Amino acid sequence: MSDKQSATDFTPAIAHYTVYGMWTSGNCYKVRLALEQLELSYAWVEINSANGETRTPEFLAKNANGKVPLLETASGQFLAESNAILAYLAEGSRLWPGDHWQRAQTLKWMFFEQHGHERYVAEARFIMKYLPVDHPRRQELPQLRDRGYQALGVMEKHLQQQMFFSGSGYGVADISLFAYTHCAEEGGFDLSAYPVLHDWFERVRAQPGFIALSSRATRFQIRT
Ligand SMILES: N[C@@H](CCC(=O)N[C@@H](CS)C(=O)NCC(=O)O)C(=O)O
Repeated sequence: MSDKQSATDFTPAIAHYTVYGMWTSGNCYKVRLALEQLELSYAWVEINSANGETRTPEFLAKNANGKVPLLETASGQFLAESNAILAYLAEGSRLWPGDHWQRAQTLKWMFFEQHGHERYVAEARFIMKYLPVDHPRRQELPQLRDRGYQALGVMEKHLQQQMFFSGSGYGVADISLFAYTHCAEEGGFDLSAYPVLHDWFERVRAQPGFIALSSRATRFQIRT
């Protein structure tokens, strides 16, 4: 799907959820991947923030923070923040640990993703992928990469001891961290010094229902 396709290109037969999102955004990919792996049907509303679609009164009434992803439930409730959406969708499923301590570990990594990872690794990708080569924000790249490499180092160290980030098995903390780590090279990060991270990428890709960031989701039907 190109970024330019309209908001209602995809219509599932019965949608449990509606996701307002941007197809190439890692934060929105987290939600798509979880929905696919949980086999939940959803309608996808593509939002174009460059056209101001996250700042319209209609959108701000749904999410006052003016950001995607935004999940709408069947009863018309709205939930923002990718990791909160992951936790909501995964509760009671195999992607959310039953054990108290493992749940705390999962949350720890999801907070780390937002506070110590996404703001560097995803921002560098955004600047490299979407802003012109002479954009002043390019000056931020050295610092973003410095902090981003620190985050990647923390992940690599964890994975030398553990297979996943969501307690003892695969779960939403893995989805959260996979979203921007696997495409970090688009932000100029060299991942060749992180062999264990690559092994984890492969373990994530081997999970049932996995879809790639660039792939068309299987739970959609294209409306003609
Ligand atoms: N912490 C939020 C970050 C959301 C966010 O930054 N969304 C971006 C896309 S990745 C967005 O909506 N950008 C458009 C805008 O700010 O208008 C989350 O995890 O959902």
